[in-house]
Amino acid sequence: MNFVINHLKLKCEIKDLAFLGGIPTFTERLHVGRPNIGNRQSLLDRMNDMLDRKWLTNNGKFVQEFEQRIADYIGVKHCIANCNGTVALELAIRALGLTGEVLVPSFTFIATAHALQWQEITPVFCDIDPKTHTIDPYRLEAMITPRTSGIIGVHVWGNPCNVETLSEIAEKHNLKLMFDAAHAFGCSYKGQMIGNFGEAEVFSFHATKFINAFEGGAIVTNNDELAQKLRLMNNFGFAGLDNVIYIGTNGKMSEASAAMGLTSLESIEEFIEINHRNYQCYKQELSDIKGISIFPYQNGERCNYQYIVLEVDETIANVNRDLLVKILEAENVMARRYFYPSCHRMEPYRSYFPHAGLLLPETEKLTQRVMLLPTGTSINTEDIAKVVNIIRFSIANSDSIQKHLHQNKLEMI
Ligand code: T4K
Repeated sequence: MNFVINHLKLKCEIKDLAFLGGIPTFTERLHVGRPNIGNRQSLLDRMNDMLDRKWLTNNGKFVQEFEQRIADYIGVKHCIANCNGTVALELAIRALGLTGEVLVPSFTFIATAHALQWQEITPVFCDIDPKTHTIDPYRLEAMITPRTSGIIGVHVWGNPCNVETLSEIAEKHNLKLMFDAAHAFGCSYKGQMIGNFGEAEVFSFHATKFINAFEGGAIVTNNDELAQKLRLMNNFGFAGLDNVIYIGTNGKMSEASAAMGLTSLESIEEFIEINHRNYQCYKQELSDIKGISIFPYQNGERCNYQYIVLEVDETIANVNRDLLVKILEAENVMARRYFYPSCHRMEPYRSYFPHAGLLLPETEKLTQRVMLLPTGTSINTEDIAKVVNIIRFSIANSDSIQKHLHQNKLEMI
């Protein structure tokens, strides 16, 4: 792909930066996680159908269809749709019988850790591989104790964990292995779709995910027994009318969510294509900027490209990540610092394990450098060029910006 973009000279002097009083580049905010809507008429038709049929939840037609489509898409035997990814994680953890301690990365959304702690299981935070941003299996083995019952790998940004090594370690130590695949729908590992690994994998279909069901999640597994248990647990343990045979909760997806999910799925190839185009465009635009790197997705694997992840090396860029985020925000580019702070620095974990950071040097480093930029169907290549221009201009003029901040006694971020 080659993008010929006219580089508008948007900023000439540092005072043109909105951060220092200039006019913002964008009149409306560009958000990370702006939902893809898909075909509005399809959604409205489904909503009308649902209202006409007066079947709004409890394993309705749309939920069944959604589950089937997800299972077919990734080639997995069972899909259990849920009200959100967090409840899906909680259910999978419980159905697998995890107890005591579970090894997880700290570099993840807080839901991964909370889904364990909520059930009084201790998340033990393991460091990441700085190249892949996923849990480092070579550090993980040393952290296994007699209380360890499982491992939860997180396919951060849709980039698969080192599934093979994690599986070997899990097998060797008789641990349950599952994956938080909240970011990884439509991605593959060694040619096989994510969703087929470990005992179970969990997707999120939250509004901010490239495939969304307003709020939604799903657990996928090839294990018949586990699937049966999960179906019971997802619906109060009901095995039929008036017949509860197991402890359960209400984790069900509603028909309205499934209608959105199905509509979203209809456009999946288009969404991936747009995300890929945006990714390539960012990559090309950023290539001449020193101190900024874009996360390299693996060649030859399927990928949804739903996150544009940058790392800022302050020693080269002479601007740190936080200052860049402030500059971008003032221009109405709402860059995000996922996952900052990482889990071990949030409550209750930072009180429970005040020294956890000592064992997490790569996580600590990455959380200071990482920044996400907007993508998806709400942004075009011209917008991307403008976003990158702000970054390029800020880095090119970093000395003057720092001097200005210093002279005006504005706090350095
Ligand atoms: N595991 C991992 C690895 C996860 O990343 C997540 C969720 C989960 C588990 C749990 O899955 P769920 O239970 O959520 O299904 C957002 C999302 O709420 C969360 O789903 C997601 N990860 C996380 C990475 O991002 P926040 O706290 O950043 O949300 P918020 O409200 O700041 O919104 C993010 C951005 O999206 C904003 O810039 C505005 C924009 N936005 C948001 C919504 C809801 C819109 O433009 N429209 C919208 O409707 O967590």
